[in-house]
Amino acid sequence: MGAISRSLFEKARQIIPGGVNSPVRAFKAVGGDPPFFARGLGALLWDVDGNEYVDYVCSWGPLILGHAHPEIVRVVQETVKDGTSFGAPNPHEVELARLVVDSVPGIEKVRMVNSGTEATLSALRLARAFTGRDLIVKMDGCYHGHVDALLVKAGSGVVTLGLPGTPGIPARVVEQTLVVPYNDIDALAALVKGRGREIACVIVEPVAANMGVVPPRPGYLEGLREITAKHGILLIFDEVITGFRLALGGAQELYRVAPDLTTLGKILGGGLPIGAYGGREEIMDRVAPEGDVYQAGTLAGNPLVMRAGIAMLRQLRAPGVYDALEKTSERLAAGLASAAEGAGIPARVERVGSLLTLFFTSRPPVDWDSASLSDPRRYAAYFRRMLDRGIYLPPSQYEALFVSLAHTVDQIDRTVSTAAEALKGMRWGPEV
Ligand code: KE4
Repeated sequence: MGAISRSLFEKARQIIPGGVNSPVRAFKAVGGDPPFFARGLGALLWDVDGNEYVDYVCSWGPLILGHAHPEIVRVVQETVKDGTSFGAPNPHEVELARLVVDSVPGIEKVRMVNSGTEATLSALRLARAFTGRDLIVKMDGCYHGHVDALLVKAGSGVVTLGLPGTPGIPARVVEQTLVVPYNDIDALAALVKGRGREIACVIVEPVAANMGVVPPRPGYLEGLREITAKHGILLIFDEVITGFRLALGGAQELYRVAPDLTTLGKILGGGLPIGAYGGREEIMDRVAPEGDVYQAGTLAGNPLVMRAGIAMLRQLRAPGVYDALEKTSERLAAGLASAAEGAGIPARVERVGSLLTLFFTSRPPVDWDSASLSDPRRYAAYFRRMLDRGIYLPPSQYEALFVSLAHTVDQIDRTVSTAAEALKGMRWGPEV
């Protein structure tokens, strides 16, 4: 940790809660203080003390092209000269909406907002209005932004009433949120058998990426689709992370399962703040002013982020993009797995496309209970040893590692050799 970062962090903590504008950035899960970053280019980041890192956070997913992609920079510079926001219709929001509708199988109409959280909270309200039902179902270990109704922790037992996941959320707000384990279709079936008629929606990350990356079991997503359709429950895929990352059409394209509503964010904004929710026309037409479900936003659809998003999606429509991401991501995953094996440390790599996690457990993570058996202390030690060697990983065992199109084979190979070195020094006792 360099001297300038250290002094900035001291100043920041006096005037910003925890010194950061989003909790995970404070390194609480991995220890030590965070570097302050000055510049990014491609797959690289430089901190204010001049240290260089290969970046696998990529701003938590948006930067699938890498930092400061020339086309994004060009478009933003060009647009800002004509003004950043009008609070009124502009042609770019029509063009980006068209690109979204043409790319994402389950979306016939889409509304832009300013964050993933806004997207999921809007989708929940719409689902409740459309179905006339109040109950929401989410999966334990999935994260959908800091929406009151979704910041719940599961109680003990397979199906539990949501418990407030943080102070400030009244119990009555989360009493209408039911929590079932991810990847457990029987638990959902049992819940729906009893209370199906009260449930407005099931919201799920089609590939869980907020407990580390946990892929859906074969048939799981199809099972969710079948059960919800049968009981008039809306299925919401939260594709804030997976959207435009796993395929141009996200997880719903990759797994060929179309939800009723989809939430988006991150990549869609080309690195600028964005969220979106969309779905079948008959549902989306309930949104004001077409319909009676209110939702609004001062900067929603502003030309600056719209044009950045258009530039982003145009880049991602180029042939071979996802094959290239698959190749470098598989190379990294295989390399990390062999590095852990070579060091004699129990670990497994879970990967879907350019999302992956090295779990410090030998048991395959299939849900929160199994993923949380991973050893966060080992992850913290690994994280710090990699950071000291110029590799910037997600500062938590329960986050995803993001590979971008800017990561070169050399950078991937350097990451693997660094991991082998870092892990070798970490011989520890028996698996926890
Ligand atoms: P935002 O409100 O942060 O734009 O999006 C919320 C959100 C919604 N849905 C999913 C599946 C998400 O992963 C997120 C936010 N992701 C976290 C990282 N796991 C953002 C990083 C942070 O909170 O600082």
